Amino acid sequence: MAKELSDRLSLQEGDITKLAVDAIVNAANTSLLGGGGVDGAIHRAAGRELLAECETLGGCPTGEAKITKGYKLPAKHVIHTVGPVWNGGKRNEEELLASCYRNSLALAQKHGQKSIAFPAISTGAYRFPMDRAARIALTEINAFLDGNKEFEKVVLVCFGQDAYQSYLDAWKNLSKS
Ligand code: AR6
Repeated sequence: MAKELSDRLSLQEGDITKLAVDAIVNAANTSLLGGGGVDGAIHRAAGRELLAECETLGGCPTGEAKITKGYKLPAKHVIHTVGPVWNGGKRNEEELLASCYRNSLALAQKHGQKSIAFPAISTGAYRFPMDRAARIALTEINAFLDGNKEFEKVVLVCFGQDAYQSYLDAWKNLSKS
């Protein structure tokens, strides 16, 4: 299922590793050496060379982002970002998640990329509530697209119907405000 939210932002249900965009974003951990969830899926699909490049990066702090090639993926690059672990919301989790989106988009821009796909960072193993995460993602992406008119496409990839519905609800609420 896919839906256009605006001329340059769309929602798509499915597996992010299948998308032929300039960059897909990985919801990694601070080691950048792989893991479960979308991280595991990206490393499996990209092959061992991705891990070899990640080993040269020296990890990544929470809220920041680093870029590698895409290797066997249809995407040209992977932008690895580290979302916050949800701990009830009093440890700066919302700002750290917003930073993940901002820094990933800035990195894509810096490398001349025009299209990017995001998973719902932190909403799996890191337990960030999906409705809050959706609002933060949409707010940051909207602000970026407003300021970067030449950027062509952002895709929010939803793994399952819950994420899809959360993005739709958050989009409706943001459009009202
Ligand atoms: N395509 C798109 N989205 C996916 C895919 C996929 N193939 N697989 C899972 N998701 P998670 P986190 C969704 O747990 O919460 C890893 O072990 C999933 O349904 O992958 O940021 C890392 O190494 C959820 O909505 O990432 C870290 O240790 C979203 O992706 C830790 O998990 C994020 O879930 C990071 O946790």
